[in-house]
Amino acid sequence: MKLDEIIITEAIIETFTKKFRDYLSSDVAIAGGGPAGLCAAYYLAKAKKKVVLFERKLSVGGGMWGGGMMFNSIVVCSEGKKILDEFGIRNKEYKKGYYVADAIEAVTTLASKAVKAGAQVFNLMSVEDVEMRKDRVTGFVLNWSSVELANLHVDPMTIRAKFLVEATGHPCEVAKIIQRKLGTRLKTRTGGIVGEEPMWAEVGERAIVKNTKEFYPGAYVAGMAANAVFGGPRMGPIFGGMLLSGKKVAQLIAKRI
Ligand code: 48F
Repeated sequence: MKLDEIIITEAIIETFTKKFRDYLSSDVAIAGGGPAGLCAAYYLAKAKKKVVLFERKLSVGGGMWGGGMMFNSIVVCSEGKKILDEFGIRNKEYKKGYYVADAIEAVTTLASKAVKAGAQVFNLMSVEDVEMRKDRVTGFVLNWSSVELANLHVDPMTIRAKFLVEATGHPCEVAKIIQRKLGTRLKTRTGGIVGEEPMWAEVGERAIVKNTKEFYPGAYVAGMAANAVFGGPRMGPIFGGMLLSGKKVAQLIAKRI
């Protein structure tokens, strides 16, 4: 069979442009493709919501690939195990209440199920700002991660959604942008980002689900960013809280659309 490089190029440009154009307006836009963002994308797509996720890096998966200290196994508690089972991610009980799964199977399955359920993922794009209308955030301002990394002066572009999800992990970048630009008006006890506390797995796992909620009109927080924004300990390589948080944010938002 004859192959023409120009047709290959056209195929990529045309399909990508159509895909991006289709998601200029969505029900939900998620910043960050770690376990929390991927899980949220999956449950929102399953609930028939139009959902798009933007990930800065080449690959989604965030901090899940590396398990604990690059030992690529992850641990979840009994509640987290239910979500692993829903996704079909194999896991074994190590000791009562501690379930272990392979980090690579976990990431690849979360990503595959989210995409096949209908979530659209754009990698290599970074959220650098938010769009605002009156007292509500209404969209993400995006740029290519390569532009950001090279520190080039190139203006970004905007997408719009009914709800935004901050799932950027420990740095809670979207919340920081909102705080910096809009002052201390977040729905936290201080009005600003409360901050992440030192390691305490048991308390952190509980807190992350409680802290998964709207932190500014139009913007919800999920995953490790929830404990950073509302205050709560980190929990290290135990990932059930991330999955439960992703599911909870999807349920909260789905009810409002
Ligand atoms: O860090 P990450 O995995 O966050 P998570 O889903 O899970 C946290 C755990 O991995 C781990 C933990 C477990 O106890 O504490 O840390 O809450 O995934 C966040 C993703 O967001 C991307 C980043 O590259 C990563 O893949 N990200 C961060 N900032 C931006 C972003 C941004 N401004 N725009 C787009 N993507």
